[in-house]
Amino acid sequence: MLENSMLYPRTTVSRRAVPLDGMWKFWLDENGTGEKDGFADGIPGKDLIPVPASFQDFYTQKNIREFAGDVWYERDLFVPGEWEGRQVFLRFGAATHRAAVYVNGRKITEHEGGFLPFCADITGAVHYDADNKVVVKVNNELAVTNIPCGETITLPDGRKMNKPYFDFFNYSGLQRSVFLTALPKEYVFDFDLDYEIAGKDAFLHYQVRTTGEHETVLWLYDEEGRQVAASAGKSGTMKVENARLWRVHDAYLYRLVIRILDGDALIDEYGQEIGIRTVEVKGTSILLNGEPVYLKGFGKHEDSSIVGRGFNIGVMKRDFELMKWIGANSFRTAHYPYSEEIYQMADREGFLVIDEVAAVGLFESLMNFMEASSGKKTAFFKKETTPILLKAHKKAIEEMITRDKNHPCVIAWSLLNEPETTDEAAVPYFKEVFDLAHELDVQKRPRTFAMIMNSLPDTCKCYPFSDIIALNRYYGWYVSGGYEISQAEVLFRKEMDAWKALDLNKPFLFTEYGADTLGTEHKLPSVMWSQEYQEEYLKMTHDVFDSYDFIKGEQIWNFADFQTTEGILRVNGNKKGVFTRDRQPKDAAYLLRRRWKGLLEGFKG
Ligand code: GCB
Repeated sequence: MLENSMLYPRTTVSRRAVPLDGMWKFWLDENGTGEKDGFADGIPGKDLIPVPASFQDFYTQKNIREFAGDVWYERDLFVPGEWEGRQVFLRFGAATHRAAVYVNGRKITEHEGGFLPFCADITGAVHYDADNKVVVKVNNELAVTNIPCGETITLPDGRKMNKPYFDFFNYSGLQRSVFLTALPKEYVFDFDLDYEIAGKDAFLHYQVRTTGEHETVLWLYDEEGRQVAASAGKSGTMKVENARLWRVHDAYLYRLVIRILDGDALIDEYGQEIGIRTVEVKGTSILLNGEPVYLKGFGKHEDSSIVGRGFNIGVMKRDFELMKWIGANSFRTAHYPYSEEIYQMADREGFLVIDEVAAVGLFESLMNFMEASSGKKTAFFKKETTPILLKAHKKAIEEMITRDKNHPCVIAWSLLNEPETTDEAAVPYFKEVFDLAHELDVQKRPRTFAMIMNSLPDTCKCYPFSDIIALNRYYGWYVSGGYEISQAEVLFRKEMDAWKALDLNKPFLFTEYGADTLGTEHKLPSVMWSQEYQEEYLKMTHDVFDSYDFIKGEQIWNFADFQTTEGILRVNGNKKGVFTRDRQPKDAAYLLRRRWKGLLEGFKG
């Protein structure tokens, strides 16, 4: 059970939420002595850095960009006197990958895991009507005991260096908004919603958790602000007559308001936009409101110039406009839960989201996507430290589901990306994470994991756990690329025929396929890396998709070019984007647009 509420901070009649975004003091702890040198009381220097943002791409020194270790943030915090007697929290959207929070020199809390929110209860540590000092130590070292997995090595000159087991730059820092919040002592902590559609009406089953015993009441308002249902009690059902359903690109949002009352007096109020919809897997179909849907879209990243993985509201807006333009209806939050504002936007815009926890790099290799294609086998889950990893992984699943479960956009949970699945040791590990997701989600949304190239019908021990079989496949890129593309197609079809022969009666989804393409390169006839080849590759791949009825979606890798660690396989980043990193279309974007605009929502339904 989580210690702190994961609800998004909002100001209401009973609550206050003050964003602390802006310039914070910043210090890179190159000697790793911050703790001993008393940084908890205040950090050295005068350097300022924006929050939210990754710290890496602001500076001109490579040792800052590549830094592995502790970085420290500091700012003053004025806490209004009227807040005395309330519960006062600092609420971090995320701190990558772990953090310790100090207020006025006192350690308040620690948090492990870089992509989910946490609160520091500072009620007893602050001076009211006065300035206070907040210091946050953020550490970005990678290990096999935490997600995402990697290692931290020490170079001969004594500097530490991160070695990710994954293919995106290890951006870190305070990458999401920080809020100062004040809540009443008794407050709405969490709630769960589940829907049932009955003809024109809908039933909304709910459960509310509060921190006290007073009466809880719920109101539901439509988009015009008219009250359409109400109920009392911490659990129950509301009937919504003539319910407007939440649909793809036609997202009707009701507003749920939860109040805690003491007689006529209001103790707490929390409101959130919700969408009435059901999600289900039946046979080989993915059903939204009982109707089949074919997923078209992307694996994405939170990644942009200068701010790195920092939440960027402008980039978010542009991304949604491009996704609408191209005819996409969905995306996967590869390879970590995204900023909460992105799910709010997906709710509003009617996009279907596969929400992925940061369990990436669970494969013994620095370039797992390459080595897996070569058929190399390892037993990642046999390590002595696996139980520690599992614990961190389960905690992240709990935090993700608690945070995101009430977003109508979230239609499935992706519990791992490209783990090692060919050794039996993976099976008990998978069982734990898949069971946990099922137990935590009252909506029992489909669960999946993205399967690496060597997780094949005859080698993968874990696909039976998935409700949707999600494949990451690169036939024509990592396998038989270029002039050999006809060979790639033969191998691809051979694999798909083998899946077909298993007759799993489950939907298949391509969570990755793609070819690195330089936005600057044209070549007739094509060569790999040219825009012409990206189109050739896509035509072949789509032909294969269209040959199998059980394939119920395609999410190309990647929406946009993104930063990775430097290396011989990456030209200043991964270039599989359909859009460049500054969000302009490559030629393939027009091909995809023609295809996706032409496919019916219920294609192959
Ligand atoms: C994968 C990984 C993704 C990589 C991609 C690639 O299989 O899941 O993180 O970026 O391949 O481009 O190689």
